[in-house]
Amino acid sequence: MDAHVEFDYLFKLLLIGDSGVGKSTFILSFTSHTFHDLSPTIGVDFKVKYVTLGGKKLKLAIWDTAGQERFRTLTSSYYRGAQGIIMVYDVTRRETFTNLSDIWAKEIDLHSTNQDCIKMLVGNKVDKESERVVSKKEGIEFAREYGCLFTECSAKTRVNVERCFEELVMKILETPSLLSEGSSSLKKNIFKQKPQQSDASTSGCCSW
Ligand SMILES: Nc1nc2c(ncn2[C@@H]2O[C@H](COP(=O)(O)OP(=O)(O)O)[C@@H](O)[C@H]2O)c(=O)[nH]1
Ligand SMILES: [Mg+2]
Repeated sequence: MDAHVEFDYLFKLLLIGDSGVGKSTFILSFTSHTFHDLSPTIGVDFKVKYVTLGGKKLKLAIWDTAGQERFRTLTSSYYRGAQGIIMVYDVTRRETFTNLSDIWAKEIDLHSTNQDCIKMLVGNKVDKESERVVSKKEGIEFAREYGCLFTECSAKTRVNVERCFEELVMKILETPSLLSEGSSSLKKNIFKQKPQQSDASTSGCCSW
């Protein structure tokens, strides 16, 4: 499906969290349905996926860091206009969990431009259950405290990956302020900001 396809809304979703938690893999497992073992320096920048949910045709632009998160230097343009933010940690590395509250949640508060932006906490790599150090209960408590959605998943086995995006998007669709005229201006801005690339759009035309 090409870039001219009709859609009702364009949503900007982005992923944050420490380096190595699986953000890029998570995006690819959602947009291309395969597991990529990525070099840590390679990010996907931005992927597009079309879905139909809640009776609406949606164009999802899913932003990834290009590895700058290692230096904690994501700029505010990365956050600007996002309707959904996915905060990812690795259930086998505790510091990736504590850094979400110590660092990343503060970054969101600082830079996020949509006050009602929906946040989702994601504990990734549950396929490595024997190495788990962060319990599901801790994730639930964090999510309750920060007022965000929560899920645990594996970008490798794809467990819960689609459900995560589906829940996030459904919640955005239920939030009128995220659907208002801002979306049409976003529609222009988002592609102005786009890093130059031709392979950004995943060709898949998928609905759940
Ligand atoms: N076992 C397992 N490995 C994963 C999972 N997700 C990502 N990885 C691996 O973790 C490493 C870092 O992933 P990457 O997507 O580059 O993390 P990013 O720095 O957050 O973008 C890579 O070697 C991935 O193959 C997962 O769910 N399970
Ligand atoms: Mg990455």
